[in-house]
Amino acid sequence: METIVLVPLVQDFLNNLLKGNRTNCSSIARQYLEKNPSIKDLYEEVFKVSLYEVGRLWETNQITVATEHLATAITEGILNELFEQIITKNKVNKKVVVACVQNEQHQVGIKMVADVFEMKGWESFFLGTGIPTSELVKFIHETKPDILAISLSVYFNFANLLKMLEQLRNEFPALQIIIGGQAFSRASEESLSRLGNVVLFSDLYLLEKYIETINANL
Ligand code: B12
Repeated sequence: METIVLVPLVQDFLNNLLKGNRTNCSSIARQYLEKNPSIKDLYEEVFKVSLYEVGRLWETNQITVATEHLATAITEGILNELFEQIITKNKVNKKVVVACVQNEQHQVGIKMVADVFEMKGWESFFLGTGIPTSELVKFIHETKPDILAISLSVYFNFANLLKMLEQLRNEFPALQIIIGGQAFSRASEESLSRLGNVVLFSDLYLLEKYIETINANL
């Protein structure tokens, strides 16, 4: 079986996630921020790496579904705890609506995306999973965002994404749509070309650069 070597702090965080020890996980996250006060790095280097490893352990039957749910719930809880540290007073008067593709149940990555926008002074509306496209359309009419950010984790939802994009383009031809999520690492060039005019991101670092470019031109 494949062995993954993680840096000690990440291994410690992961072990505590698997044990369901939220208090320790929370204090490890804070210790990390004392050494490196970058929430984005914490998300990418600690939370994402740990959850990907949780996924691998789950896929190879080394942990149960219950343990995987516990690990995800603890991580989401810590994202919420850190929210106060994320919000900035330097607002840029821009709005982003952040949602998942219909039928997609993975919401941790897209929650991080909402947080990066908040850190950059944007107002974010995080809708999470389970939002029917018709309701999303209504919400966009109400909020009039500058950007819509969509996440797709499981490749079998790709057809739903295409359908969703078609509906959204009919309603909002000028709306800037950005997308991301691990489903795209499995997508062929041909599938990607069917997405049309969207901007695709693999991680929070590239997203941050993109937002900074927009902010610099305001
Ligand atoms: C937790 C989890 C679940 C939970 C989710 C709960 C929740 N509240 O989110 C539950 C139990 C619901 C779940 C269900 C399933 N899951 Co699951 N799950 C996971 C797990 C362990 C962690 C997901 C996670 O949070 N990752 C951490 C985040 C931070 O990473 P991320 O999503 O990639 O996001 C990053 C980037 O992609 C990017 N990003 C993401 N979206 C966007 C959007 C934009 C706009 C931008 C800019 C960037 C961006 O930003 C983030 C930071 O870099 C993963 C393992 C893994 N490798 O991730 C499997 C995994 C995603 N699941 C998988 C599968 C197969 C399933 C199920 C089909 C299982 C089943 N048989 O029922 C169902 C699918 C249900 C559905 N319809 O969606 C597979 C997906 C394979 C694939 N790509 O097709 C994975 C990879 C596990 C595996 N190794 O097989 N799962």
